[in-house]
Amino acid sequence: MSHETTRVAIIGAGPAGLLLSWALRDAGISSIVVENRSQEYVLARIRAGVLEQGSVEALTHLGLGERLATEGLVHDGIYLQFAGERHRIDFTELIGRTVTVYGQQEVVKDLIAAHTAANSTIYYESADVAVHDLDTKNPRVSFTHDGQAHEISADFIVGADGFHGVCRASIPTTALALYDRSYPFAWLGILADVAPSTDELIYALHEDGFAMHSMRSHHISRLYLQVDPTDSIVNWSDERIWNALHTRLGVPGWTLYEGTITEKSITPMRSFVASRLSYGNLFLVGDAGHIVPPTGAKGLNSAISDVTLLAAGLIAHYSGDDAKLTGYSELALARQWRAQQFSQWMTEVLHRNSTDVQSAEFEYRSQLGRLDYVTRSLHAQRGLAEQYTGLPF
Ligand code: RFL
Ligand code: PHB
Repeated sequence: MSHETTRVAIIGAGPAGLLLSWALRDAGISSIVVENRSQEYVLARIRAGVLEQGSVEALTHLGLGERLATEGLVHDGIYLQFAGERHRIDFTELIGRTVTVYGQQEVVKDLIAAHTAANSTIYYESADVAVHDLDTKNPRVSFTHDGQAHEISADFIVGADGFHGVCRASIPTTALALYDRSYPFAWLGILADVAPSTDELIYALHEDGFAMHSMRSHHISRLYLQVDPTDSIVNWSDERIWNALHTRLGVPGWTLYEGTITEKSITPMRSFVASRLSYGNLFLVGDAGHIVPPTGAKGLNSAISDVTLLAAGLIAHYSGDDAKLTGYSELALARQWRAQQFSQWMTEVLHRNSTDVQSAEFEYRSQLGRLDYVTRSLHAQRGLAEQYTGLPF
């Protein structure tokens, strides 16, 4: 059995775990990261694409902004499309803020490069990861790595292990409530080798369902279609995907350019919040504590915001002040519920809910009314802009 001691043991090498470990390192606080997948798998996982201004600032502040500054695409707004018309919401003009399109994969790549250069301890491909003695002063993590049993003793354990991780599941059920809802639709997402057909993201409500045009670079497009959650990707040939995208995103005088599809998958949509993000000396960050449907682009940004708050709490703790660490769960959850309601609003206003035909017709027309109101009211647009680019509080 190999035994190690560190200040903070972090479970999960997704963006939340890697960023927390980096922020602690920057402050001279030791940590060890334990991940059950391989580094190649973690690097290849395609997910979020939009960074709020505050997320860009947080990454830049920690010395992770170099490639982000040169390769990130700064967007001043988005397009909302409904009833066959495209409307622009200009964040910069409305509230003086922007978002940056930079794939989560790129954020993870930058973090892994930084950790590799700093010789950080990250155990990839760890099996049987378990956390122990969370409500004592000496919590522990056990796992198997390269066939050898490992144990880490730490002051704190941080669950950055995503929605399906072990940390949240280790909190006694009597001490934890879970608030969640699922949606009767999913997203089919593709990556395509083609220059984006738009300068900014298009979110479209069409009679056939939601569609979105996003991007990863000047040469790679990322597009999404609302599909049934029980649908299978084998039912979606490339031709069927492009046809649906043309139908749902098309407006007169605009061309959607097709390219080779290099990745396609279906993701279910879920809203979920745990009632607490701390238990004894365990803290939860990112998807381990909460999930949003991707429509508001809040998942990765919430993870970065959690990490910023928790890192500040841990740093203050080691300087003798526990107030921030004690207040972490409450503060992060309050912020999370603001992100939840926005993600729920964006999701509900842009997707067709066709489970009950009669109310679906009413709902669709009501959705058009809500979107029409947004495009006519500067107050509503400012609200959307403020929430999409990241609440400054
Ligand atoms: P992650 O990325 O899931 O990382 C958790 C890590 O923990 C590991 N793990 C374990 N390790 C050890 N032991 C165990 N037992 C473990 N169990 C799990 C996993 O292998 C993994 O490496 O969580 P994290 O770090 O909290 O990051 C959260 C984000 O990944 C997520 O919120 C976003 O991707 C959500 N999201 C979006 N967020 C945005 O802010 N903007 C967007 O534009 C956006 N678009 C999206 C999205 C998510 C999507 N999908 C696929 C769910 C678009 C999509 C399609
Ligand atoms: C993406 O580019 O993957 C993306 C962008 C905006 C969203 C969700 C996903 O709301």
